[in-house]
Amino acid sequence: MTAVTARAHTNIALVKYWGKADTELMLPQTSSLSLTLDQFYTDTTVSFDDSLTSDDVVINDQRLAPAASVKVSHVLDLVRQQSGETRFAHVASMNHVPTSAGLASSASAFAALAGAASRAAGLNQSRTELSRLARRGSGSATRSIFGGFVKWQAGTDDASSVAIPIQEDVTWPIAMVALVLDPHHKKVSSTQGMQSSVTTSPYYPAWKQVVAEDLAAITPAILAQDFTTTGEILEANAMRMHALTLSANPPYSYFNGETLAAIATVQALRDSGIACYYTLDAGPNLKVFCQEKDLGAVTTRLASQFSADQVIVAHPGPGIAFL
Ligand code: 2P0
Repeated sequence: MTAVTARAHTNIALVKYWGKADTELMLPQTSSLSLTLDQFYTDTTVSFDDSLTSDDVVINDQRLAPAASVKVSHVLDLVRQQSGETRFAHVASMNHVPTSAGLASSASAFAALAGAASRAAGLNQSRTELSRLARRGSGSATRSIFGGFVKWQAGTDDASSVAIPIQEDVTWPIAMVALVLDPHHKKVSSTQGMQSSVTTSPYYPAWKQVVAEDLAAITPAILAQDFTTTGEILEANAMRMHALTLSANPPYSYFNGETLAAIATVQALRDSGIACYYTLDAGPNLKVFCQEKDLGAVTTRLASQFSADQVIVAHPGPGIAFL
């Protein structure tokens, strides 16, 4: 019984994934692009054991009921199919996300699971193959296999829907500051929210066009370390994703009462000459993109308007590692 431990970091999308084209294969409607972050990661250990009669999944020291571990077992089933492994597995996973950070861990969790399970089953898969496997657990996990700036190429089938590193070793002095406004789980899951946007928002066709244009423009901006262009694109892209929630039927929103106040704070910082831009995922919390030279000014302003323990500074992070 070989135990393998993998560590994967979470990522923040700069051009968002918001819609599935195939819910079984987890093929997205569009490509997306993210930055892997150093502060938030998951360590997952997998070992196959012939004494087990079902998969045994423990997350943050809590054993999951079988109904709650369906997505984990789904990824393990794929590994068993690919490797010929027939045993069930022990999975022990720890999310290293600051307490109550309210940041999604599914990206780091399914990337770490894919890596650990694949190696524990004796597969010697490339990172491209691991990104394909991670995708079957959670869409955003596809990108967390690689470090730095990463594109998830939508593809048209299982083989072609994989992550591609744009720039793994980031020398650009930038930071992503998380502002935590609500640490609780979201009411509308990403999966439900996406499905509702795809099927009911009249703006969905326009979103696909927006993503194509944003990806074409942001990639050279990142490579040229063009902060203003990168920031303008990521902020507009996030708001256009959130427009898909407001324009769904029934409409919904991930914003809370403080989200608009936090957006106004970022705009005020910008008006005062501190260049920074915000993005939001499927929740009310902001992530503020800024340059290292302005990090002190940004964190001081956010901490004074909100509180210091709501502000977490992250930088570009690495791809999957085996411990
Ligand atoms: C993203 N999000 O690109 C987008 C932007 C949230 C907003 O991917 O249903 O956990 O498991 O594929 O990846 C969060 O949703 O969703 C997400 P599933 P996932 O990062």
